[in-house]
Amino acid sequence: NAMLQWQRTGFHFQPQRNWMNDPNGPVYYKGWYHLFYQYNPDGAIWGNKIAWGHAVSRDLIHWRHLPLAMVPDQWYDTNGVWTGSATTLPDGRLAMLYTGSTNASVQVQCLAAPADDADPLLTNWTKYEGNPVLYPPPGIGPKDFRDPTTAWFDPSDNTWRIVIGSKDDAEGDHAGIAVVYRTRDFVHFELLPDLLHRVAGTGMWECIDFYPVATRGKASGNGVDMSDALAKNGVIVGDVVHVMKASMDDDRHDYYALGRYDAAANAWTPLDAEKDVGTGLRYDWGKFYASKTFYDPAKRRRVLWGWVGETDSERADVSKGWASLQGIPRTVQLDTKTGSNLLQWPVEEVETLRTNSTDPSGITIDYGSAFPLNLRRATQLDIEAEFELDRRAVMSPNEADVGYNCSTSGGAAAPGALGPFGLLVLADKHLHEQTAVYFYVAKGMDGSLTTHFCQDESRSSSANDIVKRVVGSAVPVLEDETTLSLRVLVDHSIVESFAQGGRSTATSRVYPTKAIYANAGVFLFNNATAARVTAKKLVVHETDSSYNHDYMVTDI
Ligand code: DQQ
Repeated sequence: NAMLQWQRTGFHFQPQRNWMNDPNGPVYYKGWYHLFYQYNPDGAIWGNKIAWGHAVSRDLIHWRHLPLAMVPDQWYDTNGVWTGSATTLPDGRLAMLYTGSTNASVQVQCLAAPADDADPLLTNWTKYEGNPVLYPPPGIGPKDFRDPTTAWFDPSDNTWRIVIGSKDDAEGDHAGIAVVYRTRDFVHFELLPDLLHRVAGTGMWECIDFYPVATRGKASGNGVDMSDALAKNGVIVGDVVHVMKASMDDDRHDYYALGRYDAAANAWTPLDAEKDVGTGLRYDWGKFYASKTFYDPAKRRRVLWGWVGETDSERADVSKGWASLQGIPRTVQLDTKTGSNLLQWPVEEVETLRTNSTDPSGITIDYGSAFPLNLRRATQLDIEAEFELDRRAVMSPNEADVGYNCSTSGGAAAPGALGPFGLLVLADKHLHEQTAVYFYVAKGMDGSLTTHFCQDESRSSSANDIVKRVVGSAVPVLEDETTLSLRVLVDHSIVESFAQGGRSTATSRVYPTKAIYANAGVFLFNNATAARVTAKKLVVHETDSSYNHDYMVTDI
């Protein structure tokens, strides 16, 4: 359906056609970034013949599609080659562990390796002849045992460790759990007696990720390889905390928490018990699931991939012939200023796509106004903005909306004292269609401020077979920070936003019918009744396509 092809993206990863879900086995190998992904070769919806799609890139932005890496062709994965992770061994070779859904729909773990280690494109994969290497252990449901992590090496006993997610209702508390195995050869596995972690009430944990982030010094800007964080005696080396992330099957969000890993005790404990896995922080407040990080040795950073599904109807997906994107790969590091959250930021390579830039920095707008920016094309953008609220308004003694909540307080159109204000993207000139990315500052009696970062999809399209929500959360703003910042990536049918340097993020899929092609625009808006807002910085970069669907393996 050609009518719907404008929804395809210019610089977000997507296959040429059909259904995609989780990112799988991301890894850097002999000069190439590899991305594998859950893929249905038979159509634009998820199915029982999921295979591994495969693409390669030099820069995480320009992708070349390769043939399917693995298909369901064995009894142990005939119902799907499901999610898995890559481990780089000390000699440089790769071990790939994935979940197979067997002919009886039992979830088992399987091993695969490149057919030719010398091929930097890793085109062909060989499944181990002794697969499966792991069955669900006693007490774990045959359909609740999936998504092995990247392995790390523990020098205290010279074994590799992996984590697998599951659920445990033995105590009737609907807990999500992280189980750990050790292995020397990726073929024989031993279950460790204690759980790495368990959180009541959170249900099945899919796609667990577990990795260190540096807390101090120069290294805090760099990523840390999991194996590098452990010394011979099983003690953590260097100043790191460990991130545990799980994808909650119950509510389809990716939750993370910061904590201490005790390798000898096989235990991970959250720094803040109130902000445990599934009860506190999310990677992204919009559409973002089944994510996975990898350590990039070329740029010494940790990079996060996440699946961004569709929020239109299945019928629409079938008619357009494809479904799902991957979010822009994001670097992940600890926010050393707050110490209590991560910072996520688009990999720097995205900036190489910037072309025309418009810089209307310095505009001040009054209550109730929307100011249109003069852009040539506004369907592919990379926007940098920094806002400042009128000091007097902020200092005034009035309490304002302490109970504010992005999802329930009326969205971008509902005026308050100190918000909402921000940007309207993919907006037509009458503002019938618009996606709002904004801040809302709430103030307590004691003068304390809480800043909310929200994204309002409710007017994003006049079509009605679409899930439209207002998403977001409170975002930390420190005393000495006088501006509120936004980075917004706009790419036809996705709006991916990063607030306050990446402390909070929100991703939306949007399906405008009028705000497309040359009719799409950007506005600055202010619906705060008590404050003028100045965009101290506002730079809008038009962004080139990475033509990800035009590259074929023959170009290499
Ligand atoms: N997707 C895979 C599973 C995983 C789920 C199947 C998460 O391995 O648990 O396509 O989206």
